[in-house]
Amino acid sequence: MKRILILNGPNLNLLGTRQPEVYGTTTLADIEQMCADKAVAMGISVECRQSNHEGVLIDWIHEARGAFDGIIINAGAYTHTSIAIMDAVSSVEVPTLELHLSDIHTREEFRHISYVGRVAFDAIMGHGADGYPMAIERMVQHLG
Ligand code: CA2
Repeated sequence: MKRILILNGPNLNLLGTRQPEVYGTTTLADIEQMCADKAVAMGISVECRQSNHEGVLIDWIHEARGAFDGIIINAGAYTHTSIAIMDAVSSVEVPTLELHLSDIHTREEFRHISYVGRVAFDAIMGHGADGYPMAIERMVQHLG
């Protein structure tokens, strides 16, 4: 059975509670349930984790080596700043998919740069919460 680690970065714990016009009304707990349902439907296992701390996300990426077949990561604002997360992803050699609720390329210019995107095999963005099950499907397709 394929094992997928789904990582959510800073402020994503606030989903559904603030800025619904940008990020929607779905909570992170709702998204985690959507991922669990999708995993059952696809016959795989998923584990969802969220942290507001860059180092914690990096530790989890390191842990993924040998423990998970793929990583789906919405690194939040660290997407645009963190060379450390980029280096962690490339060091573990676990296939990694970039994920965002919004389309970062149609937002402010400072969101157009993605360090995660340099080491991910693909990106899914602009589909809101529905992007999470879509990302699981894309990862399963990639893993073959
Ligand atoms: O679109 C995405 O998924 C982002 O990764 C979300 C990040 C943002 O910095 C990235 O540029 C794109 C921000 C997540 C903040 O989440 C909030 C949720 C509710 C209220 C306020 C922020």
